[in-house]
Amino acid sequence: MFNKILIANRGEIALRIQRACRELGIRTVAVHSTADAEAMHVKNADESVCIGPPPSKNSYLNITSIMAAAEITDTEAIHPGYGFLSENAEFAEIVRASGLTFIGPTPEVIRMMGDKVQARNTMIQAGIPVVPGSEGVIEGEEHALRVARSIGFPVIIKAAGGGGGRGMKVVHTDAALINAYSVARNEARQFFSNENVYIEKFLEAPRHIEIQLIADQHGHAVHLGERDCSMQRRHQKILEESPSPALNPRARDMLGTLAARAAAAVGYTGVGTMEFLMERGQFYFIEMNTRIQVEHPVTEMVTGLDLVKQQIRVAAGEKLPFTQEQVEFRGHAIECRINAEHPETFVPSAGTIQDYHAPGGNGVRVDSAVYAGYAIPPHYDSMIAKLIVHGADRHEAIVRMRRALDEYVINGISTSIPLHQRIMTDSDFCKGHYNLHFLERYLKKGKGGSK
Ligand code: MV4
Repeated sequence: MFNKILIANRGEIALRIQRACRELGIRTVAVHSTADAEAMHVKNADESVCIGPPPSKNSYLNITSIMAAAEITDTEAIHPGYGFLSENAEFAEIVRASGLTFIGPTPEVIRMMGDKVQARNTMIQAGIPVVPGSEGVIEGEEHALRVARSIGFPVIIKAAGGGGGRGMKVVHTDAALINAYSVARNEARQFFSNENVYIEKFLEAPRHIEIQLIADQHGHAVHLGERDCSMQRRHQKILEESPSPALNPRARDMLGTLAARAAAAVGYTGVGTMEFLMERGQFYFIEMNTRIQVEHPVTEMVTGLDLVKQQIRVAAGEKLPFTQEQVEFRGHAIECRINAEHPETFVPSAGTIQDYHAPGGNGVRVDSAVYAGYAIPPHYDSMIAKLIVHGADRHEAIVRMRRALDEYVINGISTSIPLHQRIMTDSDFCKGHYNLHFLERYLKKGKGGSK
């Protein structure tokens, strides 16, 4: 096992990783920008190194500074968290070439999954269902038309170098396709330095369901069930839950087993997530995330496992200490992402937190790095806390979430707590009836009605 890990991240996930390290007897190195000198992840670390000015590109994305911090602190491994450099194959390669361990899959696997066309082809090879679409990169207008006519409109054009919703175009007609194809290529070249695009059938009202995986370096891969991430706005997840109200245990077992088999086949190591769209009972792979995700706690709550500790152990070369058959799913978990933003306009609301009181009690977990008196820097993501609850069933989880949201006191800034309170009492949500488009409609209606 490692003696010392550098955490190349900030906020709640840096704290989350420190907690795992402390339980494993590993010393931690925090890195931080000048804007984060007073941040919790710095206070809670064994050592800390300032790596640059506030903008991420000069600090948390500054590979040279981070490697220098690793060097001077005698670090053995680097944990990238989520966001920032977590899915940067070049960074993973530099870490490996420096004789350190990157806590994640190999640079080769990160690179392959980062190319969404390659990821799609790899999954087809592994027997995973994908959305009907082009066999590879679209080679020209003629090709685009041929694919679209054969699968039928509407179709969606996606950038091979994109992902997470960036660089996508939905088209309904031949004429729109020709135009969107050239615009998509130009944008892809600009944003991802890769003009390759591919085409899929556009699914109109799917749910977003993802499978959590963990694999060791000895060929063992297991799945830890699914998370339903359909409650989103503009590709930002608002809340996540497990199990999905739309999945039965048999479907979970089938999809999970298929995903774990595919992960083992591609030599996947570490934690990872396969994202699927679900429509009319069918599942379609869209992307794989090669990092620990924001919403990992809901899986921890229903499986009783510590995903970050297991992630570090497999990175150190240990075998997975459990088999698929030993993984048990208990009860229901929901996570609400608490953002520093206006609950109706979603405009970020930086500022200083005056009073802070986190909820507690049975089945309640808060992952956060803020405190009373903390000034939220304007340079980073607006998520300031994750409130996660566990209950014996979905109803108990919802009631517990309402209770915990009511207990939560955060004064001095606006937060998304009121939005979550509305969702938790919405009759459609309570019945489990929602898909990717729930929030846009809900917010348009001004809601309060349709109870
Ligand atoms: C789609 C889709 C419908 N049909 N692909 C957006 C994020 C990226 N991971 C893929 N995305 C979508 N791909 C087909 N063929 C709808 C979306 C989509 C979406 C997916 C996941 C989570 C939120 C979303 C919000 C809008 C659209």
